[in-house]
Order: sequence, then C-alpha cells, then structure tokens
Amino acid sequence: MANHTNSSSVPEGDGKIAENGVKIICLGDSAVGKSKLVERFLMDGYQPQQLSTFALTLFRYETKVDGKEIVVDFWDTAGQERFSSMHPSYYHQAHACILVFDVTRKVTYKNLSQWYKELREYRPEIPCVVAANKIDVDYKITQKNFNFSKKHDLPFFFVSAADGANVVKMFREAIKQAVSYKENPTDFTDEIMKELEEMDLKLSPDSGLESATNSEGKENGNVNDGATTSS
Ligand SMILES: Nc1nc2c(ncn2[C@@H]2O[C@H](COP(=O)(O)OP(=O)(O)OP(=O)(O)O)[C@@H](O)[C@H]2O)c(=O)[nH]1
Ligand SMILES: [Mg+2]
Repeated sequence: MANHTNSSSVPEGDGKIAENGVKIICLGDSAVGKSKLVERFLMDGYQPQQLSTFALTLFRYETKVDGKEIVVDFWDTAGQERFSSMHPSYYHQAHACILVFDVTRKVTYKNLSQWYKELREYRPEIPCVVAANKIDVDYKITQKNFNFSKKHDLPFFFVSAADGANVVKMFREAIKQAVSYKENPTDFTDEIMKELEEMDLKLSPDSGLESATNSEGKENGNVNDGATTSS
C-alpha cells in the first residue's frame, strides 16, 4: 500500500523518480481538496477538518498499469504557494498533473487558468486532468457545464473526496496518462531525458557518459550498492 512522506522541504530520496516511476503533481487553490483527494484515493478514508498542507507532501504509491509495476509519486503542495510562486522543482520532470477546483467556490474555478498557465510554462506537453471536487455538497452541480476543460481539451471528472465519487476513476486516468507520457514523451527535453535514462540503464546507474565506460572500453556493471563516490 501507500507510504507517506511528509516533508517541509525535499521529499524522500531527494524527490528522485524511481526507474519505473512517474511523478504526478496536484495543483489548485488552497482548500479545494487536493490533499483530501490523494488521501481518499490512497487510503479510501476521509477525515474532514485537517490543517492546510504545510509545504510539500509526497505520497508514494505502488500499482500496476497494463501488468507493469509502477511507482507513482503524488506531489501535493499548499495552494497558497501560488502567491509566492511555486518552486520550479515542483514541476520538474512531472509526468502528469491533476488540476483541482472546488465546485462550491467559483473563484477556484476562475483561477484554474492561472494554474494552467503556470503549469504550461514549465511543462508544455504533459497530460493534465481536471477535477471538480466537493460535488457531495450539492449533486445538482454535475448538471452544469464547465468549459475550461473543453477549451483546453482535458479530461474532466466530477469528484468528491468526501464520499469517494469518481476518485479512483480520476486517479487511474491520471496514472495511465502519466505512464503513457513517460513512455512516449512529446516534449523535446523529455525525449532527451528518456534517451539518457535508457543509456544510464545500459551503462551505469549513477555515472555520466564519460565515466560509464572504463579505460579498457568495457561497460561498468550495474552497480548499485547505495553508496556514491565522488571523483
Ligand atoms: N464537502 C466536502 N469537503 C471537502 C471535500 N474535499 C475536501 N473537503 C474539505 O475541504 C477542506 C480543504 O481540503 P484540503 O484537502 O486540505 O484542501 P487542499 O487543496 O489540500 O488545501 P491546501 O493544502 O491549503 O492547498 C477540508 O476541510 C476538507 O475536509 C469534499 O469532497 N467534500
Ligand atoms: Mg493540501
């Protein structure tokens, strides 16, 4: 099941994404329910009235997609960080994004454009899904049209962290899209990253190209004893 790492600065393993891992970030205004949605998905539990996310929370989750073992890192941050600008490392190498708003507060829907704009500055190509949260407050809201997702051609889900409606469906879609993006990145930098990762796997896990081959031209073994040495 899920491991949870709470950290006020850098998450577990320096935020390094596992080899078979994907990184999914959550974005949206404060109190729209980002943390509750992740918690709901991971634990199928819900405890209302918790404090705002302090700074950054990393939720690690292991699952299978098309029979393949995948490690998913959900990155969750406090919405108010928008006002002091989100640290670029939050976006770094993200494979998908979950954009959340609260159907009971119009302003959180309005602010989606700003979140989306910032996301696209850092990650122009990654898949993004939109979650309209808190539908349990009044289910009639699900008859309404929210054009933001149509405009940007993004999958849209009415969800509730409180009663769990569509939560699994929405997360499964985000995970599926993150995995398929990682396998076939459309962003130039990501393509290069993927090539480098594949080279690294063939050569040596922690070294650059030069140190990957020794003086006799032999490949180093896939040594990973957890220790790193500096030259
Ligand atoms: N009725 C209802 N309340 C919800 C739902 N999801 C979250 N809440 C409540 O909304 C409040 C904010 O939820 P959080 O998950 O902390 O929101 P957040 O987006 O993580 O907020 P920040 O960490 O400040 O950015 C809490 O009081 C939750 O109990 C939901 O689906 N329905
Ligand atoms: Mg939070």
